[in-house]
Amino acid sequence: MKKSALQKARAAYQPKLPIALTGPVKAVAGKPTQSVANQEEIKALFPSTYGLPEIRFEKNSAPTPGKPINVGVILSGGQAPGGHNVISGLFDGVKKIHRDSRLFGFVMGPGGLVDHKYIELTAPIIDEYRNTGGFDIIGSGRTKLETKDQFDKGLEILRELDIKALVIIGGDDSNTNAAVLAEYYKANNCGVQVIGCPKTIDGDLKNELIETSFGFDTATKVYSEMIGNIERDCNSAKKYWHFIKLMGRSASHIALECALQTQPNVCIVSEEVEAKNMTLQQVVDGIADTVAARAAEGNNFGTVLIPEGLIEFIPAVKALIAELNDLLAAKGDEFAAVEPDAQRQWVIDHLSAEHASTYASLPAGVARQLTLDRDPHGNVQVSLIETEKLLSEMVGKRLADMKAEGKYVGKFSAQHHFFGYEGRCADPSNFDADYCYALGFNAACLINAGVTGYMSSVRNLVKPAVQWLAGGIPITMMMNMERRHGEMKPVIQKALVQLDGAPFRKFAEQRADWALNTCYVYPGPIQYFGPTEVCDQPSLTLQYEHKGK
Ligand code: FBP
Repeated sequence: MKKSALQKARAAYQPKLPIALTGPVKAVAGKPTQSVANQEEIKALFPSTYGLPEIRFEKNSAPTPGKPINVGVILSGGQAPGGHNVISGLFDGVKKIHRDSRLFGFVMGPGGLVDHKYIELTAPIIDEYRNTGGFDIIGSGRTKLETKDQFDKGLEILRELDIKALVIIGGDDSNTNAAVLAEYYKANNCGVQVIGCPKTIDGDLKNELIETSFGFDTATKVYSEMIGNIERDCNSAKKYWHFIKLMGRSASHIALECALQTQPNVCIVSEEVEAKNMTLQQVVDGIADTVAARAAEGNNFGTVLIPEGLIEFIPAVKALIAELNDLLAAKGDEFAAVEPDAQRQWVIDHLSAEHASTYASLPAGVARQLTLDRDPHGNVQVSLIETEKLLSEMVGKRLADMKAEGKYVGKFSAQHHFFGYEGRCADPSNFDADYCYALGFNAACLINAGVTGYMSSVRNLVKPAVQWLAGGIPITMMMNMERRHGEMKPVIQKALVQLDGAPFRKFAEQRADWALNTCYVYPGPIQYFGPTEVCDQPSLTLQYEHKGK
């Protein structure tokens, strides 16, 4: 395969490890844990894996002889920069346990385990993928592992390959699956450990012990580079308003981080919209007011960042989606049998009066998207809703009204962008390259410690990598009960943007200035070689979150 000059140079990069993992390692167990909410229900659902202690790794004085072990690995869900380094760290970690250990990759996500599709990941394969972006080493998929049949089919291949531990690299939903699988295999004495690794560009899989999910750092740096480029273009031509939708599913962490890096004129934060109980029209009015204020100064240009999950956070739409989820879970077949042209009316007829009127008020494309297939985890596929176009159209209409009322003099011309896929497979930043390698290596240490139902945890991330702390946390600790597909299910609690958290407060302090004045910052592309302040800085979100600690 032909390689670029950067690929060749980057292949030689040796990711850094926390000091505790560099020699012989010993596991120290902390206090027993509890789930974040619904303790009794979660305990009843996870009798064998609930309440386990946190694990911390420390340097050991002498190596303990290890036995060869066969390990399986799965990449689950959306791509995130650094997945290949998790796998290479895991590979090096299992080889450190014993050089005859073997690593098998199940292909195209959790479905590979059920369908018995796998490859052995040998040293030459791993070496091809070190420090590269993408998940193409084994591919990824969104199959949800939830039925006994799937678990048993998986067990067949694990037994055939003599695999004693499975590592699932995924987001909140995939790690929920990891916990369910760990419980099943432990309760049935199957002799298979299950370990999770926190992946998602969305940045919403985090808590005190998982400071960030991998991929967020690189993806937001890629988007911020592009937003900076657009800001410079817009400040040069001074004739467009750019509406930029950013991935991130429900949470607005990506939009907020990019705003902190690039200082756009407007950034909508869905969590704030919900907290203030705002309507879509109020969000639109806010943007239109900024456009008008800038126009009054002769500035008919600007940038607006929009989190892709915005629609779901408008309280009226959120309540509508909840009722739609239940309706489609109960009567999905009936709905599917209705002629496409009549489906809108069918939905209106089957919703309560309050939600029927919200549904009827939505533009046809958005309304339709809310009724289309959920992903296998029950999520509305928000990346398919063109919120950036919806908002700019509504802002255009509002400005026309304001013009008629004499409240706006200016020109409004919009450009639209959606950044998501562009950042998910970028070569990992130095931060993600190190963090991912450490997560994978640490997962091997958790396997060696004999635990199951744990997530690999590497912390203290604003410090240099050697000072990072390594260990594991029971996945049940992160769980609560939520309604999915019309039923209450145990799931990992999503971490949304905290409005009293330092990153949002930092943004809120400055946004009035950014709105009116042109304060753009141009971060430029990710740098892999050069001074540490250019190459090794973690995200601003992480930096602000840790400043006060
Ligand atoms: P994960 O939660 O699986 O990491 O996926 C994140 C994400 O990139 C979201 O930001 C986005 O909404 C979604 O995946 C898009 O999914 P798909 O790749 O299936 O189009």
